[in-house]
Amino acid sequence: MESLVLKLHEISAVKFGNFKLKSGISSPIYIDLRLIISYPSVLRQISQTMISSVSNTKFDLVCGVPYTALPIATCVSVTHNIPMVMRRKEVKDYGTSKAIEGDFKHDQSCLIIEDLVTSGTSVLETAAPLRNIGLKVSDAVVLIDREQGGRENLESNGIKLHAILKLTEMVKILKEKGRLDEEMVRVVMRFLEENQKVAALENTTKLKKALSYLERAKLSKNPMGKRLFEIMAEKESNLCLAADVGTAAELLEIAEKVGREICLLKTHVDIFPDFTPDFGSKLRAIAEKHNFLIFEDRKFADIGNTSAMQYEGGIFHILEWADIVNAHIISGPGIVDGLKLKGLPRGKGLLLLAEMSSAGNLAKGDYTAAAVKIAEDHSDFVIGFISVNPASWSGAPINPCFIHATPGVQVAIGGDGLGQQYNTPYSVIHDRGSDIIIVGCGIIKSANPVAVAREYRLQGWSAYLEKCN
Ligand code: S5P
Repeated sequence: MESLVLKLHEISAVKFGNFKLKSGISSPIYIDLRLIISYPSVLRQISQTMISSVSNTKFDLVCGVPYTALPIATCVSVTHNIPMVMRRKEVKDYGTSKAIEGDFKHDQSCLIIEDLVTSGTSVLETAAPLRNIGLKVSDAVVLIDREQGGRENLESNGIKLHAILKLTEMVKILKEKGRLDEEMVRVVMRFLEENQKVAALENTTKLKKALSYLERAKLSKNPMGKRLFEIMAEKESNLCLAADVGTAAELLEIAEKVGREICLLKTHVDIFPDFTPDFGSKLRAIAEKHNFLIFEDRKFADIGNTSAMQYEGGIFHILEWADIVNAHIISGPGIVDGLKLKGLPRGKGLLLLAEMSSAGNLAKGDYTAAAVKIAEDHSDFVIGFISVNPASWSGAPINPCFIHATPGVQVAIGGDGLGQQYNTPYSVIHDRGSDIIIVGCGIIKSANPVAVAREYRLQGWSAYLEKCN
């Protein structure tokens, strides 16, 4: 252990002085383990030491936390002949590709390998997608534990931390070997002690649970947004059925059957060859009976005036019967003004398409940010977004009054061959930060839509509960 600490110091993977950290604070100690890839013997020694420290632990696979620990995990894998899996860090664009790469069987157990643990968050971020695909994660091995709450945080998430070195032990070894003078040791120890207090506080804030749907209902400035949150809480359902069936008659039939499982029913009314003017009132009666809202997925995209006419007029009279509609923002904020003119006086709500689920779509980055800005400017009418991965949106935290509804959901990830990309209910609600799963084919094409809808509801709801608790 001593030789390893001395080597890390020699290669400047551990430095002492005065460093400005990313957080802005000054630190007398700086650790950069990315450097070890330039020193194969150090990398080999680290991976050897790490794997020896878990010799009494059983696991089938290893997975390094990206990026610094990837070479360590690879080294462990090749020298000990243990298969490796790899977590993709860029969730947003992976689409049909998998969150976890590699070959594995459900129920195999996976050891997480990490270079440095502070609060444990990065280990948990890797554990979540591993668990999500059915792997067991109960152990993580780390080279350095900063002793800032990581062990406790991981333990409360069912992961035992095996740490090779504590930061304070490293400092003691370096002092004993004459690499640090008394004054520097004193400064470093005081800094570590003070930081442990700060970290404990930060962890408490970070671990703050997600707001419940009911708490968020109170924040909503639009009556329909508020109602939707309330229905979700009342029915314990964050399931929206995308009722993409062939006829209006079939839609009414499935709405009646599945109604009690859903908070929202999404229609594409222009699909139906048998649409009649009384469609709206028939669907409304079923919605009232089973307490769900109606969302016509019209995806308005024109200028404000035209969109307003399309909303109210034509043969469908969407404004009459749909509680919620949605719009692209390609034409600019005027579309919201146009739709609001008709919808707001009647207590309706609007969802903006901030992201899309289909491969190669252009709704990302600045476009998504523009949707958020428009929503904030019109929070009396805009109730939320069609989104895919809101947890990854950069910038200021999004106001919790907005609801996120995510399409492209099935129990198995994959696609439909026409560009659609599917994620699981757990991933959508828990990992990607959404609120509502929009499920179409997964339910409608199943042999027993009622039982399957119930299953989706339960999966979506338990992911929400986990997020809150
Ligand atoms: O980006 C989007 C936005 C929407 S609203 N991707 C989507 O798939 N949708 C809609 O969600 C789509 O029009 C369809 O009605 C539903 C997904 O259906 P599924 O059968 O693929 O689950």
